[in-house]
Amino acid sequence: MSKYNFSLVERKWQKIWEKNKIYAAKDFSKKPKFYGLIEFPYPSGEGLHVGHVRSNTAMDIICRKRRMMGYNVLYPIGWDAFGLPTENYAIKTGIHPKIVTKKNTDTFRRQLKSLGFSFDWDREINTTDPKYYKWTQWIFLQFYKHGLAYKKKMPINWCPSCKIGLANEEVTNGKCERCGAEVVKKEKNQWLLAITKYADKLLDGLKNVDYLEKIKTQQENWIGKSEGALLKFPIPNSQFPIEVFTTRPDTLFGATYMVLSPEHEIIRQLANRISNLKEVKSYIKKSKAKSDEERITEGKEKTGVELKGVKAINPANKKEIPIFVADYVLSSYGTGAIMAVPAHDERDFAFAKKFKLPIVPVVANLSTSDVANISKAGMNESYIGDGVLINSGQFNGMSSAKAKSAITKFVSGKKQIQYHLRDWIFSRQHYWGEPIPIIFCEKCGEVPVPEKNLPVKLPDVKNYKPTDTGESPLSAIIKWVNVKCPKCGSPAHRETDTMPNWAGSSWYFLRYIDPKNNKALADFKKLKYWMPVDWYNGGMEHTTLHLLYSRFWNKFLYDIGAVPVSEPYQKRTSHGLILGESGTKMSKSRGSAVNPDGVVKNFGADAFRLYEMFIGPFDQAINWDPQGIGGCPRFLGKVWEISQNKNISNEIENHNLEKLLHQTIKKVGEDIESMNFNTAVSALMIFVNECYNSESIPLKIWEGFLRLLAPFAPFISEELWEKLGHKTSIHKESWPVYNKEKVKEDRFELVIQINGKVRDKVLVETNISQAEAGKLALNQEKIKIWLKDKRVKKIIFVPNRLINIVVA
Ligand code: ANZ
Ligand code: ZN
Repeated sequence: MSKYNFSLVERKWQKIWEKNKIYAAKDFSKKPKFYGLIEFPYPSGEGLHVGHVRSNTAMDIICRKRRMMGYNVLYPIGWDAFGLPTENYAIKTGIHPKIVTKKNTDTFRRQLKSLGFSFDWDREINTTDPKYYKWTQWIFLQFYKHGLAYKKKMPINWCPSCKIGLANEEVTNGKCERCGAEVVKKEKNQWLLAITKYADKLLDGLKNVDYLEKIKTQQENWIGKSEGALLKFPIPNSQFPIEVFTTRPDTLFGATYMVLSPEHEIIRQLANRISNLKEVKSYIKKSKAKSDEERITEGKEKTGVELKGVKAINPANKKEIPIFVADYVLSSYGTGAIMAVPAHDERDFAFAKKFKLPIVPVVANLSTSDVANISKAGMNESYIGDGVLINSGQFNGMSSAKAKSAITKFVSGKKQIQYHLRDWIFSRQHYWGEPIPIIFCEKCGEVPVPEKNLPVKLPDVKNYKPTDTGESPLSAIIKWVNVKCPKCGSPAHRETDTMPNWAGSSWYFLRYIDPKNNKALADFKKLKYWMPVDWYNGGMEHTTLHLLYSRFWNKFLYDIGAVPVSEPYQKRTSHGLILGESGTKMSKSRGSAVNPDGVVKNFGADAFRLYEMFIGPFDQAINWDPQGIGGCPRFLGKVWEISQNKNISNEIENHNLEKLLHQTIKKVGEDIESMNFNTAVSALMIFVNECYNSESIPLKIWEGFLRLLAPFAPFISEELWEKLGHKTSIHKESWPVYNKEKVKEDRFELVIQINGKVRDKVLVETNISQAEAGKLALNQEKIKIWLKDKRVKKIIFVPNRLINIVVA
């Protein structure tokens, strides 16, 4: 018997599959289509990560199963190759990012191929290819032409170390997500994409897609739709009232002071009336150094300064109330000013306690009964719920729900819907990104690059270091920057900011459908055939970034008629991360990274794939255990040995194996659909052990098993399929179907209880009668001991479950 030589077999089939293009997707096939998608990798210098292997294998298994089920499957791959690590590496080593990218993608491609993923390699794309980013730029121009891309002076999150502006999402705890440096605020003219205009569409669309519940919830919270009102508070002797956004207009009578964000304009307008202006200004200066995160952190000691010399009027009760500036109010939300209702808002409550401001309850909590109590005893905490109005003049006794619109109307306020979602800062001051296709003309101002002149290619230069002024490195390349205005021919210059690396990934799933098209981002008929993506698996960390961005782009493209469906992804699932042995993130620098090449070399791709599926529940983070992998090659060794040594033929019948096969078909099939890959693999293992213990195996049954194994371990199953004499690939075979009759268990574990306590279990025939079960139970040695000297009063029997002996 020959031992299984996985390297030989894996290399052999990799070549054959590639030559025969057995995983090619066919445009417009008559078969039903299935578009399976994984997040295309960023080709880092570190090479493939074992985490990539986990998610790619999972979708590979699904796609292989779909092919066997008769679908025309598209499972594409490409490179999300713009980005900072490559640029930083290039700056450090002096090697051009283009060359770095080429080297890295070559490594990734080789590694992915070695793992036997059934990608359609003819559709490979690369976001840094000018033929690709021509269309990224084209989409930008469409945004621009529809008023959804605009330039604005913005306080941006600035990383002094990366010298780059960051989106809010790229700042974690006030630190740069990439390098960990403290982020500061900086005013800069930035391009923005008006994603907020799509807030409602992005929310509504979630109703019609099959996303994991936690993904939907995260997106909903991120968009953060709030329904409330805009109310005006007059300032005596001033023409400018303070306008606030509130979700609780019903609490207006309890507004005992107001708070402005430090950035609020009114402070400047009132400056000459503020008697403590110096103190106010110094407070504003201090708060500017803080990130939004820091400012709103719960439980944080509240700070603020009263604007002395000015007051506002509460429009409901006409009382004069003080105005504060405090950094717990953000300039970027609502109107940047609030009415403070300490009795019913936690932050206002903490602030009022500290500054000894009046706390007037105006909503009584009905479930804690005593209304009078709160008003006389004072409050220990704010009550944030709904209830019935008190201390509110003619509105007393009204429910807070009703009072919301009644009070809004009473003070001539207006209903307002507010979103937490912000427009997307789309400028980066970097070299290695898509140039933004806009030209600034001395006469015409902003001029979009004519579509026929796309792509605006990145200039080939030696120096791509960021400038110290915060301008993009492109701004130093005078020959590239200076151009003639496409409209009037006057001297003009190019936009030198580039796009963020979220740009290319916002539409890549469309390009796979028609990767070589140079007339459109993709042919509309092909899009119509393939879209939407049927199943998209990716990381939870992308839920409020890439996943939201790409839904936005697709919806916009749908609205301008460039794509046929408004939701790009029908189904979205997510995987758990693979961590290092110690449970922390794998990192090359800390020496905790596992090299996939080594695993393939030592154990083979099939065993690697199986292990990654077996290692634990797919949706949970898991620690890499180098000891654990050994079981998988042993399992495949057994499969090989059975194929070689057992008597496998058509002449044989084996009722037990046949039954187990049908059960395994059912189990594996269902587990793949629910992404319970670990239990699918263990079902395959149980089946193999059963075969190992059988003298001989019916051919049809062994073939059925190999077809089940094929999506998980494509190499060995292909080799054994060929050895059985088949001339065509196992991956073109059909997925086995189970027989309903044959999956029925014919035995089950009968639970035996005495007075309701479990005392024993026995394996019995399905549908055993009460009489038989009773006889059997009373005859068990353990039970006899329990029943000694006792009298059986009653026997309760639950068919196919348990028998309970009641004794006195
Ligand atoms: C008065 C009030 C009374 C409020 C009350 C709440 C409870 P969401 O749900 O997140 O939309 N707010 C408004 N603008 C703000 C800003 N720029 N910075 C900080 N806080 C701001 O929250 C809306 C509520 O947050 C608003 O309703 C306002 O406080 C506060 F019993 O107004 B509320
Ligand atoms: Zn011009």
